[in-house]
Amino acid sequence: MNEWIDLRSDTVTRPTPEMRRAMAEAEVGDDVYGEDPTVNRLEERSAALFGKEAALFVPTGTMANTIAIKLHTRHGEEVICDSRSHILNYELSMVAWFAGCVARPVPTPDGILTWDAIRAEIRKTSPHWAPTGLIEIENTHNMAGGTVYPLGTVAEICDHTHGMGLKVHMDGARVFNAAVALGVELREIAAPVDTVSFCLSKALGAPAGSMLVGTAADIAQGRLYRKRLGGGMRQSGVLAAAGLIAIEEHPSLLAADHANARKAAAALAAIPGVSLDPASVRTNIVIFGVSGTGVAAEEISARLKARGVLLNAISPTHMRLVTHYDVDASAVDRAVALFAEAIAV
Ligand code: TLP
Repeated sequence: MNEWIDLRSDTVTRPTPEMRRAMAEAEVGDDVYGEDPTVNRLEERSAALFGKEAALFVPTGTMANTIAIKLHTRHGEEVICDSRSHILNYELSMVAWFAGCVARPVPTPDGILTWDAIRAEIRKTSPHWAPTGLIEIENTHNMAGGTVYPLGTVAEICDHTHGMGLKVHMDGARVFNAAVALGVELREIAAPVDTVSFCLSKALGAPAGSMLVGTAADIAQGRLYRKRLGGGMRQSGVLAAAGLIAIEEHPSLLAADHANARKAAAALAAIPGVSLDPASVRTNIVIFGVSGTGVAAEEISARLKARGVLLNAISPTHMRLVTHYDVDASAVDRAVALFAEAIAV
């Protein structure tokens, strides 16, 4: 397993020895009764970091987003999101399944919604239209290549949205990467939005778990939705212990992931047939086109696997490379060299 260079996602990291030790030694209780001290500490610390009243520990990012969407909407409403958003494309229609809403996708060049783009899609109740219930923004934006919302763009979206009595949820699965890229505190990113979900098990390296932060009232209600979804986890302090290390110590590792992604992007862009603007790479995700190589993305993926590199095709013509703490700069260099070899056969 260790010999693979695994660039499929930052979900593939294994917990560090320090995390495993903390998990083994974690103080635990029954979290459904609110009695797990390690989960409580993780929730308090997360709320403080994001400048929100409360936080909820959930098993996955999908559950955090699902709860947030349910909190802010009523059945039959629309959720405005970018057309490549995770909630629309990779969460098994939970917007419809749990919240009873439909997604209203808005195409953007870079995954970043603006108020102008959103305004055109806002609908009031009418004999024909479902009203808008929520605006959802993804920061960083996964399938647009780890792009980052400028603070001013989020502030403008929230000002107008709140003025209309609507809420904004941020899918911040990788919001720690956004904070590093912008050089700002998490609370600055979170300040204008109503709820933020973030993942402990992506770039931050915990084995499982995500958080939802927001008002005390929203999180109290969210706790009930978590139970409905089967997310009441009892002695989950064994997981929260790793989550605490993820949020306290691993953000300092992200700058290296970003540097490795930029390096990979520069090297890939120099390969004939690859389409990629290296300047667009701000965090740990590189999306690039391969149609100019004459080899289908799935075929490149298979050829790379035979060479010990795991890299996903995300469409017939595009691939995604994600850096994380389990791949160092030399492994990334080797992967790019093997990519050049794989398309040349
Ligand atoms: N993303 C995964 C896959 O599902 C695509 C990945 O490998 O990147 N929001 C965003 C922006 C995400 O990227 C993901 C996971 C989630 C939510 C969902 O998190 P989980 O997998 O914990 O449900």
